[in-house]
Amino acid sequence: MFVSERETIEFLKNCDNIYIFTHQSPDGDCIGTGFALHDFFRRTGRRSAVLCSDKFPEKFKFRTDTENDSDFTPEVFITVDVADKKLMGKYEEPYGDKINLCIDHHVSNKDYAERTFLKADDAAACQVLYGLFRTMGFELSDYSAACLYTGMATDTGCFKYESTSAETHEMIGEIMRHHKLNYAVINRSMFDIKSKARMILESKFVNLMEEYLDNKLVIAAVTIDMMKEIGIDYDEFEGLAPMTIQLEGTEVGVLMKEREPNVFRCSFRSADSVNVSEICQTLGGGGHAKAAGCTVEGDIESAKAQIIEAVGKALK
Ligand SMILES: [Mn+2]
Repeated sequence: MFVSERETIEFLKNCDNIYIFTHQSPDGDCIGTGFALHDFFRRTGRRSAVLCSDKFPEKFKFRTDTENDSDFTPEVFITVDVADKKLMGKYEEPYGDKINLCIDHHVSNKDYAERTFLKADDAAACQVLYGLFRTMGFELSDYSAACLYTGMATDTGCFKYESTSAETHEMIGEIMRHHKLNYAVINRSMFDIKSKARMILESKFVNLMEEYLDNKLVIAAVTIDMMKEIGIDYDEFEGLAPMTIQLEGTEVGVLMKEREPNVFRCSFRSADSVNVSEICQTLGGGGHAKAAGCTVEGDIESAKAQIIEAVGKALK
């Protein structure tokens, strides 16, 4: 059930022994929200832990490398930035039906939790959480300020996507005014620094991009075998999806990663006017108008064919 800010704050103030779940393939936003919330609970005398179905990528270590012990009996379950309980991965089965509160900003949120606090106009779940803290009058630590900054920066592509609002900038301004924040260091590590393997991957990634539908659709599909051949892990593809719409003339870009044999996790990006959330919903997924995802089953050719068909319909 969708709940008000007041009810959400009431709940956050009174719960204890909390498991906080992020979505699988964790990004800066779910990590930032999860650990800022964890910090809030710790600093208000409660016990919590952040859990994720996948391991946290190395580049977020400066957020995740904190006391995060889940060795207690949980009583309360919260998801952050998780639009659908399916995205909890291995935690869906034991906890998916027990979520007491979901804090999210995805318009496609499935309302699977007992309470859902959704702000679909917010650029990031971190922005939603910052708004809650601000209403509560909770004073952020420099650590959680950095967590929230990281999520807002990464979900907006460093404040360049359309989801970035005046309010996003105002909140960032407040955070910068009141906290010691190495934002240049954060942004360099989030957006600029790459391993040599990553640079090689990006150059190979360009060769994986194929054009369809009069060059309006670009697909980059990677199978498990190809990942082995290139020598790159599944979770190292994070952040590559936007490259699919860099090609001139492209309207929709799709990164397809084979998660397990014949199961492709697909990340969609829209260059401008096509709503990829609607396309992904026709394929059982969802997300935002300009960035969405779904899972498609089949061998690489039939998985691609399903995507080409769905995008073709949307472009008509
Ligand atoms: Mn997000």
